Amino acid sequence: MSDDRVLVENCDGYVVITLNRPDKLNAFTPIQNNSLMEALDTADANPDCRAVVITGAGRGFCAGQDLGERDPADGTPDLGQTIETYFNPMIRKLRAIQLPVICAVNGVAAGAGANVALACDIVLAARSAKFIQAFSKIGLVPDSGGTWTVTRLIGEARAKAVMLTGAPVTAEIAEQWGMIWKAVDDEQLMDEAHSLAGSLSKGATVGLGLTKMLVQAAGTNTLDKQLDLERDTQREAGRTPDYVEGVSAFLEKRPAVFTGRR
Ligand code: LHQ
Repeated sequence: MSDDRVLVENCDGYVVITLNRPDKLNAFTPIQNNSLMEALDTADANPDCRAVVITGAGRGFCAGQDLGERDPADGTPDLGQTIETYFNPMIRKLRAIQLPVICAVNGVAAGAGANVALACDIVLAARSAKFIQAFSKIGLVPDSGGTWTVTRLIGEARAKAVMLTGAPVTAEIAEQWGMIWKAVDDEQLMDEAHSLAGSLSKGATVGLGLTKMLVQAAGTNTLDKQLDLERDTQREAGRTPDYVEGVSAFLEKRPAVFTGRR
């Protein structure tokens, strides 16, 4: 990665992508948006990469769009263009990538920063972290999929309250509400993230990717459509070498060694 605003660490079977503008709480600039996309594309294209962790450097995860990037006195901003160019492709990528994406929310996640985190597949958050739908405080609407994701995760009553008030949601409340997977002690966060990524990266990657797609499709499919999709994806999973290995290992009473290959 050429740009030091996003760091990429290659670990054994997975990558850790770190947003790295800690003095601005890792607020997104176009360069940082592009670098994050590039890092996700590279991970996706690498057959040896079987899980992704996203986190932030310093005391924050991400404070959303960098508000210093534009002149508020400019009377004709096209924020829709910014969203179309940077944020929507990123959310689509996080949902489409056929690898488990873990977000390790190390501190405050505000605005688009909160919704990028919540678009990831498994969200761990440090106990000191907070999720803030900060948009209402600056006259904007929630973006980066927040109205879709957060409403599905915590329901309309809570979603409307956090979005209209901009009230911070602590990691522990987020866990209680089912908005994230787990709140963990601050000093344990990265150990947990590495341990989870390490274990997922040794899983049956094709099956895990298909499972991610199935769960996502369930949000909008009818039961009938979902049953058909499960049939089709099970057919696909059943043709992977990892299925052969998984069943053989079970019968031979030994741990499975998955390759993640098709
Ligand atoms: C920041 C930011 C920031 C620049 C902290 N920008 N510097 C999409 C497309 C198009 C357009 C618009 O928007 C979007 C999506 C969005 O994300 S809109 C929402 C944008 N984000 C926000 O409104 C959050 C703004 N930040 C805050 O409310 C606070 O900073 C939070 C609650 C995140 C953290 O508060 P504190 O812990 O008290 O930290 P702080 O406010 O002192 O911030 C530390 C530094 O980070 C400070 O810089 P400085 O040079 O004074 O030390 C802040 O200016 C800077 N910073 N957020 N978004």
